[in-house]
Amino acid sequence: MDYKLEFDNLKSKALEEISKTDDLKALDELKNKYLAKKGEISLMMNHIREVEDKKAFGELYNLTRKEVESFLNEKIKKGEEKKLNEELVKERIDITLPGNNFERGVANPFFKTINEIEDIFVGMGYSIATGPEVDYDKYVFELLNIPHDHPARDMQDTLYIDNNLLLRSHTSSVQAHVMENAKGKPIKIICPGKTYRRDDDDMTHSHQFAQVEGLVIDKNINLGNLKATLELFAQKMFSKDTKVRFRSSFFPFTEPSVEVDISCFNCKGKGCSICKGSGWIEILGAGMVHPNVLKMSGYDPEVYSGFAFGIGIERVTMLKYGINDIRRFYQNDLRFIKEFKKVKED
Ligand code: FA5
Repeated sequence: MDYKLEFDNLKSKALEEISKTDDLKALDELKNKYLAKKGEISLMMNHIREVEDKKAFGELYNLTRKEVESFLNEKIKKGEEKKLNEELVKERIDITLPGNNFERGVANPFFKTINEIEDIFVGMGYSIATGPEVDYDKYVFELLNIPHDHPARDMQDTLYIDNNLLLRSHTSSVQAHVMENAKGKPIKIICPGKTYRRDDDDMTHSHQFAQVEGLVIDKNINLGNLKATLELFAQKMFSKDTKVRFRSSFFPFTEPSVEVDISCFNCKGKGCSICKGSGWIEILGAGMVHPNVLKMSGYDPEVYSGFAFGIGIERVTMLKYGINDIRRFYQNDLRFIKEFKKVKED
């Protein structure tokens, strides 16, 4: 066999076929046809047995293979570049087109109030606690000195999942959880969160609303500390000259218990439509932690004392921003939120 002629023909045929196409798939097929294990050039190796000058045959085999291979690779490279350029042209993005216009949102006043209350109390050294919204009777009532059949349960009727599990009617339930976990150590927390009651909705009542609970337990805590704390809170929240008034009240878990009023920030105590002429506005319930509550959670009331308070978040927000109906918080009406674009962001 004239293997030189054979290699020459094979090379010319391969180079010609390769030169005729730019298509990547076709080039890949040609690679298989000539250079794969069973390719035409590779199969030429079978003839080495038939020739005498095996070295010269081998050199020619390698040379032919190398030439075809490098020509093919060159074409593949060009083919890939061509394909990429075509894709780039096809997928070109016109960056001069105007983008989608996103409307700038506005902070919901409800969350603004929560953030503000948190800032004020964190500034006084409080930590923020959380607790479950669906909770056991034990935490919502029993550990707060409200046993089964106690008439005080009527003040906070709520929605029950079963006999023992219910939607919390106040954030005071978090007091019981925090005391249980603190295992007799001092406590200084606030807990903002949702609460639920079987209340009929009207301008100032909603079946879902939110409170911020506060709880301080340590040695030598007294009613004066509670008053000073709430006064500072009210002055930071409303205005520097805000005064705080305690009226005696009743909560089973505090003794003494108080309702807390602030002097009307609108009329400064003279009497106006916001304070209904009285000069004072009620914002929260509070008191000194009842000795029974301390005892039930493992604190010795002879050694430890504490105060607690529960602030209605919507009510504070309504006062601060002049919102006249609590139901507006829960109606999902965007026009309500948009009103607050006019209130200057702090
Ligand atoms: C309580 O819930 C007590 N747990 C507060 C407390 C905590 C007292 C710690 C002592 C110690 P009261 O039921 O008054 O108290 O509710 C507290 C505040 O929640 C009210 O002043 C009011 O602002 C708000 N609130 C109560 N019910 C509703 C309602 N249905 N809708 C909107 N806000 C409400």
